[in-house]
Amino acid sequence: MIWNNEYETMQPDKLRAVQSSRLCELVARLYKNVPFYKQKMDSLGVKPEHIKDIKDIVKLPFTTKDDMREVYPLGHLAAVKNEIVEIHTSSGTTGKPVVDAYTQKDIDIWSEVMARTLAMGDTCKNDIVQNAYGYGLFTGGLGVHYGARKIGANLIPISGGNTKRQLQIMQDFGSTVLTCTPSYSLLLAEIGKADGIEFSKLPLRVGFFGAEPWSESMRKETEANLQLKALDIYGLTEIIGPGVSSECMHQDGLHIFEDHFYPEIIDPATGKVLPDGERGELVFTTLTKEGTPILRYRTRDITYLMREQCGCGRTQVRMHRLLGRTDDMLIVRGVNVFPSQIEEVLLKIEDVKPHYQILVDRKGQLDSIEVQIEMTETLFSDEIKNINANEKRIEEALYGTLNVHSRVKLVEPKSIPRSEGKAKRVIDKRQL
Ligand code: DLL
Repeated sequence: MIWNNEYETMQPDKLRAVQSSRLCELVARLYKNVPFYKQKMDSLGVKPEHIKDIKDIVKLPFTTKDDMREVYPLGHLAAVKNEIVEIHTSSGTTGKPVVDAYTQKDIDIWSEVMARTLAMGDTCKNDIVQNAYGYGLFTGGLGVHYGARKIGANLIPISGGNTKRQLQIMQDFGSTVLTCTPSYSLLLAEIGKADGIEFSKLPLRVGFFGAEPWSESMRKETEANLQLKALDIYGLTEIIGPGVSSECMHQDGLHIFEDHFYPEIIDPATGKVLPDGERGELVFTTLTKEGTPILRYRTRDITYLMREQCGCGRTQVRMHRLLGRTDDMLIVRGVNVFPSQIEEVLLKIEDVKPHYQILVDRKGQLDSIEVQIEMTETLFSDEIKNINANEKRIEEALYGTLNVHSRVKLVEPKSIPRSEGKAKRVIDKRQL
């Protein structure tokens, strides 16, 4: 089901015209109202009158996470303070949090793009949406909330955590739609299975999973465990929260709501814009936001754009599921390694379940990787030599893809911490 036929199936020429006029209006407003953006544009010698078409976007300055931290908390505010009706922030685990301040119009846009997202999985008034993303400053909970309310579905705002209660509510109310992080969906399946729940007998039909990296193999695992169709949803606090892009039932890339969020892919080293199909860093400009709009934000997320028509009929450009981040790439003996590659390899090996952690350390100038994987019953063995043989087998499989050696350590069942929100897959001892 397409929520907004007018925009989601708009012909490219018409969409470019909409984007162009929205960009011109945005740049004029930012130049006038936000000294932070005026200074950035002045330093490049760009004036609002130089921006006449969406193609002129390349003349504008990039915004980085460091910029966002510099203006913390509200140095990037483009609206009058009393027009702000809600704020959200990122978790700030790696420094000062970034702030998104919403006007009522921003909340309306957020509701719209989240309604589009949920409609990608045919969510309608008859659905019961169990929203297990965390409510609070994190954007996941309230983003889904606004979208489900706009659709008029029956919303269960249960938030994250309390797994037994989640499973009880799921059975008692017959939830048809589940929204949570992919790692939490695994925990729900694991505990549910141990409690004897037969997911095939429940009405669960579709899940919207995102906010953290996950692989195609993990999707298959989740779909088999929970007996639903698992869709990938993407977003970030700086842009609006969830509702930036989402997969449809064809599960072939995430449709970007590009009438609101204009995407570019750049070479992270040079800043040069790359053609469609080439992988690089994803950059977004918020074309319609009022509170805290952002120009050419460098997300650090790596993907590529897909412009071929999708079978669902939507015309807006798609992004491939994320391939990694510019800042999670490990350089091991000169070879670039992404944690997402490791997960993809592990989950293709029979008997390996998605409970693993990657430990990164540095000896001298070189990074080393140890992958700790929980043993399943089949891998579990009292014989040390069997464990060693299994570790070797997995090390070889990893080497085949990564082209660099990593150490594998099989650890006891249930010893890797489970996650109710974003999982911590990589422990980087280099920064400790
Ligand atoms: O995670 C917003 C969100 C909430 C998205 C619920 C989807 C569902 P932040 O906490 O600001 O916002 O984190 C944003 O998370 O730059 C990506 O690196 C990562 N991320 C988000 N969605 C995906 C995804 C929310 N589908 C950062 N796949 C982004 C991989 C994702 N990584």
